[in-house]
Amino acid sequence: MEIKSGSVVAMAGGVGGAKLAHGLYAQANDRDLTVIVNTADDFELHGLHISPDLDTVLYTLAGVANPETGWGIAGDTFATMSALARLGGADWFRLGDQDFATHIRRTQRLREGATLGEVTAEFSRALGVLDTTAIVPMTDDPVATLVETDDGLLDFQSYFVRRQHADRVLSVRFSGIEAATLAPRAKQALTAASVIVLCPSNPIVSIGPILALSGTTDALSSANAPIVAVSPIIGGQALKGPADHMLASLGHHVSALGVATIYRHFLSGMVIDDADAHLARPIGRLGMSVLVTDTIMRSELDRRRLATEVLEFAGALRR
Ligand code: FO1
Repeated sequence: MEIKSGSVVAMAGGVGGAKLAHGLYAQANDRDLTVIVNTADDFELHGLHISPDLDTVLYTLAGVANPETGWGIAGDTFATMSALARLGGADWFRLGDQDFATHIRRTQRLREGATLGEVTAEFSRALGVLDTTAIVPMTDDPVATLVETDDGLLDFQSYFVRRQHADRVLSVRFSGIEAATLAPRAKQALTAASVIVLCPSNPIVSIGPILALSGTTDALSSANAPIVAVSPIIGGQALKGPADHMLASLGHHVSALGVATIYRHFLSGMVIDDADAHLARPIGRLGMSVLVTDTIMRSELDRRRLATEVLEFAGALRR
Protein backbone atom coordinates (compact mmCIF):
# COMPACT_ATOMS: atom_id res chain seq x y z
CA MET A 1 0.00 0.00 0.00
CA GLU A 2 1.39 3.36 -1.02
CA ILE A 3 1.02 6.00 1.69
CA LYS A 4 -1.01 9.01 0.55
CA SER A 5 -0.91 12.36 2.25
CA GLY A 6 -3.94 13.16 4.36
CA SER A 7 -3.81 9.87 6.13
CA VAL A 8 -4.47 9.06 9.75
CA VAL A 9 -1.72 7.53 11.88
CA ALA A 10 -2.40 5.92 15.25
CA MET A 11 0.05 4.57 17.81
CA ALA A 12 -1.30 1.74 19.92
CA GLY A 13 -0.43 -0.95 22.41
CA GLY A 14 -2.90 -3.30 24.11
CA VAL A 15 -6.67 -3.62 24.33
CA GLY A 16 -7.64 0.08 24.93
CA GLY A 17 -5.45 1.19 22.06
CA ALA A 18 -6.90 -1.45 19.74
CA LYS A 19 -10.44 -0.27 20.53
CA LEU A 20 -9.75 3.31 19.43
CA ALA A 21 -7.77 2.02 16.42
CA HIS A 22 -10.91 0.06 15.52
CA GLY A 23 -13.02 3.23 15.78
CA LEU A 24 -10.54 5.08 13.54
CA TYR A 25 -10.62 2.14 11.12
CA ALA A 26 -14.40 2.49 10.88
CA GLN A 27 -14.42 6.30 10.66
CA ALA A 28 -11.37 7.03 8.49
CA ASN A 29 -13.69 6.72 5.45
CA ASP A 30 -11.64 7.27 2.31
CA ARG A 31 -8.50 8.20 4.30
CA ASP A 32 -5.65 5.76 4.72
CA LEU A 33 -4.98 4.55 8.25
CA THR A 34 -1.65 3.34 9.60
CA VAL A 35 -1.58 1.80 13.07
CA ILE A 36 1.95 1.72 14.52
CA VAL A 37 1.96 -1.01 17.15
CA ASN A 38 4.19 -1.71 20.14
CA THR A 39 6.26 -4.87 19.80
CA ALA A 40 8.24 -4.63 23.04
CA ASP A 41 5.72 -7.05 24.66
CA ASP A 42 6.75 -9.71 22.12
CA PHE A 43 8.27 -12.86 23.55
CA GLU A 44 8.94 -16.48 22.84
CA LEU A 45 6.87 -19.30 24.34
CA HIS A 46 6.64 -22.96 23.25
CA GLY A 47 9.34 -22.05 20.72
CA LEU A 48 6.96 -19.60 19.02
CA HIS A 49 7.24 -15.86 18.38
CA ILE A 50 4.25 -14.22 20.06
CA SER A 51 3.34 -10.58 19.34
CA PRO A 52 0.42 -9.88 21.71
CA ASP A 53 -0.17 -6.23 20.86
CA LEU A 54 0.09 -6.76 17.10
CA ASP A 55 -2.37 -9.63 17.33
CA THR A 56 -4.76 -7.65 19.52
CA VAL A 57 -4.86 -4.86 16.91
CA LEU A 58 -5.04 -7.35 14.02
CA TYR A 59 -7.88 -9.41 15.53
CA THR A 60 -9.79 -6.27 16.62
CA LEU A 61 -9.63 -4.62 13.18
CA ALA A 62 -10.46 -7.93 11.48
CA GLY A 63 -13.52 -8.22 13.76
CA VAL A 64 -12.50 -11.57 15.26
CA ALA A 65 -11.20 -10.48 18.70
CA ASN A 66 -12.60 -12.06 21.82
CA PRO A 67 -15.03 -9.39 23.09
CA GLU A 68 -14.67 -10.48 26.74
CA THR A 69 -10.89 -10.27 27.07
CA GLY A 70 -10.07 -7.94 24.16
CA TRP A 71 -7.16 -10.26 23.25
CA GLY A 72 -7.26 -13.65 21.55
CA ILE A 73 -9.90 -14.87 19.09
CA ALA A 74 -13.65 -15.00 19.78
CA GLY A 75 -14.89 -18.54 20.40
CA ASP A 76 -11.39 -20.01 20.44
CA THR A 77 -10.80 -23.34 22.20
CA PHE A 78 -7.83 -24.33 24.34
CA ALA A 79 -7.22 -28.02 23.57
CA THR A 80 -3.61 -27.48 22.40
CA MET A 81 -2.68 -25.55 25.54
CA SER A 82 -4.24 -28.24 27.78
CA ALA A 83 -2.35 -30.95 25.90
CA LEU A 84 0.87 -28.95 26.17
CA ALA A 85 0.33 -28.51 29.92
CA ARG A 86 -0.18 -32.29 30.28
CA LEU A 87 3.27 -32.72 28.73
CA GLY A 88 4.83 -30.23 31.13
CA GLY A 89 4.51 -27.11 28.93
CA ALA A 90 3.61 -23.69 30.33
CA ASP A 91 -0.07 -22.77 30.55
CA TRP A 92 0.09 -19.44 32.38
CA PHE A 93 -0.21 -17.56 29.06
CA ARG A 94 -3.52 -18.63 27.58
CA LEU A 95 -3.13 -19.38 23.88
CA GLY A 96 -6.20 -20.57 22.00
CA ASP A 97 -6.09 -23.18 19.25
CA GLN A 98 -6.72 -20.70 16.43
CA ASP A 99 -4.39 -18.18 18.04
CA PHE A 100 -1.68 -20.88 18.03
CA ALA A 101 -1.95 -20.97 14.23
CA THR A 102 -1.00 -17.27 14.12
CA HIS A 103 2.13 -17.87 16.23
CA ILE A 104 3.13 -21.01 14.31
CA ARG A 105 2.80 -19.31 10.95
CA ARG A 106 4.53 -16.11 12.15
CA THR A 107 7.45 -18.09 13.56
CA GLN A 108 7.75 -20.06 10.32
CA ARG A 109 7.73 -16.92 8.14
CA LEU A 110 10.30 -15.19 10.38
CA ARG A 111 12.55 -18.27 10.13
CA GLU A 112 12.16 -18.13 6.34
CA GLY A 113 13.58 -14.61 6.51
CA ALA A 114 10.44 -12.47 6.34
CA THR A 115 10.37 -9.35 8.52
CA LEU A 116 7.74 -8.91 11.23
CA GLY A 117 6.28 -6.09 9.11
CA GLU A 118 5.94 -8.37 6.09
CA VAL A 119 4.33 -11.14 8.12
CA THR A 120 1.89 -8.69 9.70
CA ALA A 121 0.90 -7.39 6.25
CA GLU A 122 0.34 -10.98 5.07
CA PHE A 123 -1.85 -11.71 8.11
CA SER A 124 -3.84 -8.48 7.64
CA ARG A 125 -4.63 -9.43 4.05
CA ALA A 126 -5.49 -13.00 5.05
CA LEU A 127 -7.90 -11.84 7.78
CA GLY A 128 -9.56 -9.32 5.46
CA VAL A 129 -8.38 -6.05 7.00
CA LEU A 130 -9.14 -3.29 4.45
CA ASP A 131 -6.17 -2.58 2.21
CA THR A 132 -6.42 1.14 2.99
CA THR A 133 -5.20 0.23 6.50
CA ALA A 134 -1.68 -0.84 7.42
CA ILE A 135 -0.90 -2.45 10.76
CA VAL A 136 2.79 -1.72 11.19
CA PRO A 137 5.02 -3.17 13.92
CA MET A 138 6.96 -0.25 15.45
CA THR A 139 10.23 -1.91 14.40
CA ASP A 140 11.47 -5.09 12.77
CA ASP A 141 14.32 -5.19 15.31
CA PRO A 142 14.08 -7.11 18.59
CA VAL A 143 13.09 -4.95 21.58
CA ALA A 144 11.93 -6.37 24.92
CA THR A 145 10.42 -4.56 27.88
CA LEU A 146 12.02 -5.54 31.18
CA VAL A 147 10.43 -4.60 34.48
CA GLU A 148 12.56 -4.19 37.58
CA THR A 149 10.72 -5.33 40.70
CA ASP A 150 11.63 -6.16 44.31
CA ASP A 151 12.05 -9.75 43.07
CA GLY A 152 14.48 -8.74 40.32
CA LEU A 153 14.19 -8.11 36.61
CA LEU A 154 11.16 -9.68 34.89
CA ASP A 155 10.39 -9.98 31.21
CA PHE A 156 7.17 -8.13 30.43
CA GLN A 157 4.74 -11.04 30.13
CA SER A 158 6.09 -12.63 33.33
CA TYR A 159 5.38 -9.35 35.11
CA PHE A 160 2.05 -8.71 33.37
CA VAL A 161 0.36 -12.10 32.96
CA ARG A 162 2.27 -14.66 35.02
CA ARG A 163 2.49 -12.47 38.13
CA GLN A 164 -0.69 -10.50 37.31
CA HIS A 165 1.17 -7.13 37.45
CA ALA A 166 1.14 -7.36 41.25
CA ASP A 167 4.80 -6.37 41.73
CA ARG A 168 5.94 -2.89 42.61
CA VAL A 169 7.64 -1.44 39.52
CA LEU A 170 11.03 0.07 40.34
CA SER A 171 12.03 0.80 36.77
CA VAL A 172 11.23 -0.14 33.19
CA ARG A 173 13.78 -0.61 30.43
CA PHE A 174 13.60 -1.62 26.79
CA SER A 175 16.31 -4.10 25.99
CA GLY A 176 17.61 -3.73 22.42
CA ILE A 177 16.18 -0.22 21.99
CA GLU A 178 19.59 1.39 21.24
CA ALA A 179 20.09 -0.79 18.16
CA ALA A 180 16.46 -0.64 16.99
CA THR A 181 15.01 1.85 14.54
CA LEU A 182 11.47 2.94 13.81
CA ALA A 183 10.13 0.86 10.91
CA PRO A 184 10.59 2.82 7.63
CA ARG A 185 6.88 2.29 6.87
CA ALA A 186 5.96 3.91 10.20
CA LYS A 187 8.32 6.83 9.59
CA GLN A 188 6.88 7.43 6.11
CA ALA A 189 3.34 7.34 7.52
CA LEU A 190 4.18 9.90 10.24
CA THR A 191 5.70 12.23 7.65
CA ALA A 192 2.66 12.03 5.35
CA ALA A 193 0.03 12.08 8.11
CA SER A 194 -2.69 14.69 8.42
CA VAL A 195 -3.52 13.53 11.95
CA ILE A 196 -1.48 11.56 14.48
CA VAL A 197 -3.35 9.92 17.35
CA LEU A 198 -1.79 8.36 20.44
CA CYS A 199 -4.39 5.82 21.50
CA PRO A 200 -5.37 5.31 25.16
CA SER A 201 -2.60 2.79 25.75
CA ASN A 202 -0.17 2.54 28.65
CA PRO A 203 2.19 5.53 28.21
CA ILE A 204 5.10 3.69 29.83
CA VAL A 205 5.07 0.19 28.30
CA SER A 206 2.85 0.51 25.20
CA ILE A 207 3.52 3.98 23.74
CA GLY A 208 6.83 4.37 25.63
CA PRO A 209 8.77 1.85 23.49
CA ILE A 210 7.49 3.43 20.23
CA LEU A 211 8.62 6.88 21.40
CA ALA A 212 11.97 5.50 22.60
CA LEU A 213 12.92 4.15 19.17
CA SER A 214 15.56 5.95 17.21
CA GLY A 215 13.68 8.01 14.63
CA THR A 216 10.32 8.48 16.37
CA THR A 217 10.83 11.81 18.10
CA ASP A 218 12.47 13.26 14.99
CA ALA A 219 9.58 12.02 12.85
CA LEU A 220 7.08 13.53 15.30
CA SER A 221 8.82 16.90 15.49
CA SER A 222 9.10 17.16 11.72
CA ALA A 223 5.52 15.98 11.12
CA ASN A 224 3.14 18.64 9.87
CA ALA A 225 0.13 16.96 11.41
CA PRO A 226 -1.48 17.81 14.73
CA ILE A 227 -0.65 15.16 17.33
CA VAL A 228 -3.36 14.28 19.82
CA ALA A 229 -3.45 11.75 22.63
CA VAL A 230 -6.38 10.12 24.39
CA SER A 231 -5.76 9.60 28.09
CA PRO A 232 -5.79 5.98 29.28
CA ILE A 233 -6.21 7.29 32.83
CA ILE A 234 -9.73 8.29 33.89
CA GLY A 235 -10.45 9.62 37.36
CA GLY A 236 -6.96 8.62 38.48
CA GLN A 237 -7.33 5.01 37.37
CA ALA A 238 -6.51 2.86 34.36
CA LEU A 239 -9.61 1.14 32.95
CA LYS A 240 -7.50 -1.97 32.38
CA GLY A 241 -3.97 -3.03 33.27
CA PRO A 242 -1.32 -1.51 35.52
CA ALA A 243 -0.79 1.93 33.91
CA ASP A 244 -1.95 3.69 37.10
CA HIS A 245 0.35 1.73 39.44
CA MET A 246 3.23 2.07 37.00
CA LEU A 247 2.82 5.84 36.69
CA ALA A 248 2.68 6.17 40.49
CA SER A 249 5.72 4.05 41.20
CA LEU A 250 7.75 5.79 38.50
CA GLY A 251 6.96 9.18 40.05
CA HIS A 252 4.37 10.49 37.57
CA HIS A 253 1.08 12.15 38.42
CA VAL A 254 -1.59 9.40 38.14
CA SER A 255 -4.02 11.34 35.99
CA ALA A 256 -4.66 12.63 32.49
CA LEU A 257 -2.42 15.55 33.54
CA GLY A 258 0.39 13.11 34.27
CA VAL A 259 -0.05 11.52 30.83
CA ALA A 260 -0.18 14.92 29.10
CA THR A 261 3.00 15.89 30.96
CA ILE A 262 4.83 12.83 29.61
CA TYR A 263 3.77 13.69 26.04
CA ARG A 264 3.95 17.51 26.40
CA HIS A 265 6.96 18.07 24.10
CA PHE A 266 5.13 17.07 20.95
CA LEU A 267 1.40 17.10 21.72
CA SER A 268 -0.98 19.59 20.10
CA GLY A 269 -4.08 18.27 21.83
CA MET A 270 -5.18 16.01 24.67
CA VAL A 271 -8.50 14.20 24.93
CA ILE A 272 -9.67 13.58 28.49
CA ASP A 273 -12.75 12.07 30.03
CA ASP A 274 -15.71 14.07 31.40
CA ALA A 275 -14.71 12.77 34.84
CA ASP A 276 -11.45 14.74 34.50
CA ALA A 277 -12.96 18.03 33.28
CA HIS A 278 -11.23 19.82 36.19
CA LEU A 279 -7.85 18.91 34.59
CA ALA A 280 -8.60 20.77 31.34
CA ARG A 281 -7.05 24.02 32.61
CA PRO A 282 -3.81 22.59 34.03
CA ILE A 283 -3.38 20.48 30.87
CA GLY A 284 -4.04 23.58 28.74
CA ARG A 285 -1.28 25.35 30.67
CA LEU A 286 1.16 22.75 29.29
CA GLY A 287 0.57 24.44 25.91
CA MET A 288 -1.95 22.15 24.26
CA SER A 289 -5.67 22.19 23.44
CA VAL A 290 -7.99 19.95 25.42
CA LEU A 291 -11.14 18.06 24.44
CA VAL A 292 -13.33 16.86 27.31
CA THR A 293 -15.66 14.03 26.35
CA ASP A 294 -16.83 10.52 27.21
CA THR A 295 -13.73 8.41 26.49
CA ILE A 296 -14.98 5.06 27.79
CA MET A 297 -15.48 2.63 24.91
CA ARG A 298 -18.06 0.06 26.03
CA SER A 299 -19.49 -0.67 22.58
CA GLU A 300 -18.43 -0.47 18.96
CA LEU A 301 -20.62 2.59 18.64
CA ASP A 302 -18.57 4.25 21.43
CA ARG A 303 -15.35 3.45 19.54
CA ARG A 304 -16.67 5.12 16.41
CA ARG A 305 -18.09 8.11 18.25
CA LEU A 306 -14.83 8.72 20.10
CA ALA A 307 -12.80 8.27 16.89
CA THR A 308 -14.98 10.85 15.10
CA GLU A 309 -14.62 13.32 17.96
CA VAL A 310 -10.84 12.80 18.06
CA LEU A 311 -10.53 13.31 14.29
CA GLU A 312 -12.70 16.45 14.39
CA PHE A 313 -10.79 17.84 17.38
CA ALA A 314 -7.42 17.17 15.71
CA GLY A 315 -8.67 18.52 12.39
CA ALA A 316 -9.35 21.89 14.00
CA LEU A 317 -5.83 22.11 15.47
CA ARG A 318 -2.75 23.50 13.81
CA ARG A 319 0.79 22.61 14.69
N1 FO1 B 1 -3.36 -11.40 28.90
C1 FO1 B 1 -3.63 -11.94 30.09
O1 FO1 B 1 -3.87 -11.22 31.05
N2 FO1 B 1 -3.63 -13.33 30.26
C2 FO1 B 1 -3.37 -14.17 29.23
O2 FO1 B 1 -3.37 -15.40 29.42
C3 FO1 B 1 -3.11 -13.58 27.94
C4 FO1 B 1 -2.89 -14.38 26.83
C5 FO1 B 1 -2.72 -13.77 25.58
C6 FO1 B 1 -2.58 -14.55 24.44
C7 FO1 B 1 -2.41 -13.97 23.20
C8 FO1 B 1 -2.38 -12.58 23.09
O3 FO1 B 1 -2.20 -12.01 21.88
C9 FO1 B 1 -2.53 -11.78 24.20
C10 FO1 B 1 -2.71 -12.37 25.46
N3 FO1 B 1 -2.88 -11.59 26.62
C11 FO1 B 1 -3.11 -12.17 27.83
C12 FO1 B 1 -2.86 -10.14 26.54
C13 FO1 B 1 -1.48 -9.50 26.51
O4 FO1 B 1 -0.46 -10.23 27.03
C14 FO1 B 1 -1.47 -8.11 27.12
O5 FO1 B 1 -2.70 -7.47 26.99
C15 FO1 B 1 -0.49 -7.22 26.45
O6 FO1 B 1 0.77 -7.74 26.30
C16 FO1 B 1 -0.41 -5.87 27.16
O7 FO1 B 1 -0.45 -4.93 26.19
